[in-house]
Amino acid sequence: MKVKTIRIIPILFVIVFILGFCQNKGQEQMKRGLATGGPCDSLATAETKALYYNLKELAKTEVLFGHQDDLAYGVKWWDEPGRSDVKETSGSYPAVYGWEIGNIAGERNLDSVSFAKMKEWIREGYERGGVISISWHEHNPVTGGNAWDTSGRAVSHILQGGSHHEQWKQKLDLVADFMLSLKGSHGELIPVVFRPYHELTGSWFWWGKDLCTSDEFIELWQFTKDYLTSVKNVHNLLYAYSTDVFDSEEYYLERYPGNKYVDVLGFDDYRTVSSLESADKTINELHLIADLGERLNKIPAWTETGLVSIPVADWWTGTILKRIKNDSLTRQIAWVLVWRNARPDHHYAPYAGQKSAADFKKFRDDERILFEDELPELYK
Ligand code: BMA
Repeated sequence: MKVKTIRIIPILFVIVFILGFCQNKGQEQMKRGLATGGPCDSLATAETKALYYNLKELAKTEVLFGHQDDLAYGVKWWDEPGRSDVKETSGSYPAVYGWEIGNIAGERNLDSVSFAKMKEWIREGYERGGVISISWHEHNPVTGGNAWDTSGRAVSHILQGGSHHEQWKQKLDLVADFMLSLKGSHGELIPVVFRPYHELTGSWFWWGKDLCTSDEFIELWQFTKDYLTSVKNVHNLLYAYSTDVFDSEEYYLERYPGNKYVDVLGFDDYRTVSSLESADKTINELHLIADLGERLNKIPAWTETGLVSIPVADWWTGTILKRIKNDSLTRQIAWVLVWRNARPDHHYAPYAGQKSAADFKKFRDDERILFEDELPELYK
């Protein structure tokens, strides 16, 4: 008996130590910054604050539907005033408009959308009451290649003291100019959910997991927010942190820049929505994000998803809606956004006559899902 006890004591000691270590690590990740009640930019404009509180409140009962580049083009059309594949199939514009500012130094973004036109479309969507979200597939700042060029350890070179820091600041200056040029009809700045350095847990973009350390990533994020707010006086942004697929809180938070730097807890997941078998993986993500949102006092969101060219006729109700409505936690996300309708072989929302169009209408009619024409006032 005694011999056994003597053997067990060190084993118990090791277990307690490991558990303590894991718990501390989690707490440390969450504590990078104090939890705040409002947006992480304490000087956020009144409309930006209103958007933050309204999205947080609305998420308890509704899920907004979003689409990338919705007003700029669709399958087989480009830049036609008023058009939207989502509107043509559902009867309403989406509630969330995703836009993209990669190639911010140019006249057009990386997908050839004119920045001048984008500003008009952003204003149009905002004036109708929609939410604006902006991602940033910026070119590799060291090699000049595109966002998928992972050579050059770019993050390390754009941090303070790095060889390309000044150049990166110039890019941020352009981002600031763009954000500050977005104005509503009363001259107010249009609030934007800014979603830089997304899918950071993958390694396909130059800011990805294998291309920089956690500390470097966190420093880049913190510098970006501090520079935009304190140096450039940009106060119309909510900051969205978006990982790729994840299966635990620890993995999700590994590069979390802190509560003072994030408003929206997002994730991009295209992978688990392509088969019915992976429902439990999506549901697990939705559970984790809702639970974290509650504890960290942040807005949980499904920042990107989609099934390319939607070959499954009932994908909207059979896959997406079913998972979102699985239980009281899964339905806590503020929005779900599908990617762009670029071509017949690269689109994520239906267009008139597309195989899933009828089911998309059913999805739109669900009481949990909100399109633009059902939105309450979000900016007051
Ligand atoms: C990707 C694809 C690319 C596009 C990029 C940025 O998912 O749609 O064609 O350039 O997003 O919008």
